Amino acid sequence: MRDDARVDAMRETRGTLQRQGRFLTFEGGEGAGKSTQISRLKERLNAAGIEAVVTREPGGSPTAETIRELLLSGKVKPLGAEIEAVMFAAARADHVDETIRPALNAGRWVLCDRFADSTRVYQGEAGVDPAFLDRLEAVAVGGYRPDMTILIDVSPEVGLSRVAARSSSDGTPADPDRFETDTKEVHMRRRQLFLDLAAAEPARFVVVDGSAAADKVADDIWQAVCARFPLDLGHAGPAAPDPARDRIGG
Ligand code: Z5A
Repeated sequence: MRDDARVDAMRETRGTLQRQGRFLTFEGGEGAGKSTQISRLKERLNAAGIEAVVTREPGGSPTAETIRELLLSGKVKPLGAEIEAVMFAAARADHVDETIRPALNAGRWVLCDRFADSTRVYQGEAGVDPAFLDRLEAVAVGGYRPDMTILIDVSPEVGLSRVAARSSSDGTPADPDRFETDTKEVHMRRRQLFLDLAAAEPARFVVVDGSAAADKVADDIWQAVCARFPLDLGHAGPAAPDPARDRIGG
């Protein structure tokens, strides 16, 4: 079978059938606040009567979590950025099959911490050919492209200082992972690449200033989500109560 025909066949298998839930991805540099905001949004969606599944990349399914350990340990790095891209795509294919597609087809929303845009930025910045990344994405993702991508934009200084503060305050190992050891220039180029992707696809992306206080970022995201999906959330509206904030009396 020709390469093109093989990719088309795999894309067909991964397919777009039955999809009912909404697929939201969160992107940004390290320490941007993606995990924090995913959990805030999940609480607001639940309060609006919408069931949401939280997942992450690399990972999100047992096989993909095994691949995550390899990738973040740095053991794959000596094989080169192309092979890392292949492994991120392999993890993504399993994640789509095992977690994302079943949730969407069951009508749940999926909130995913990083997805294919991270490959474009991280492995793209490392020099992997964009056409090669396109083909990997087609195979791994099929029709399961995000309905909305929330780019939480912070400077590398802010993001990395948060990661360092988290490590020292919660006792997590201070050893940086494979990607946190990159130079400041690399982090800055990645930030710009994320912004470029957002500018190229304004219908999918919303860019949120992640340097603001977490409550303000959560409000901005909620407003953007309500504006993007008025039929799903019209009854809840942007001013829906935030259970997390109510609990702490804020
Ligand atoms: N990677 C890749 O190369 N190619 C790919 O295709 C994919 C990934 C999918 C995965 O790392 C790595 O894999 C990643 C890219 C690469 N590079 N790195 N490093 P990960 O999953 O381990 O880590 P991460 O995705 O970068 O997440 P993170 O560092 O945990 O950051 P975050 O989720 O965006 O932030 P957070 O955990 O919500 O917040 C960080 C801290 O800041 C925490 O203590 C919060 O309480 C605090 N925080 C959050 N928001 C605020 C605000 N607004 N103000 C003040 N403090 C805040």
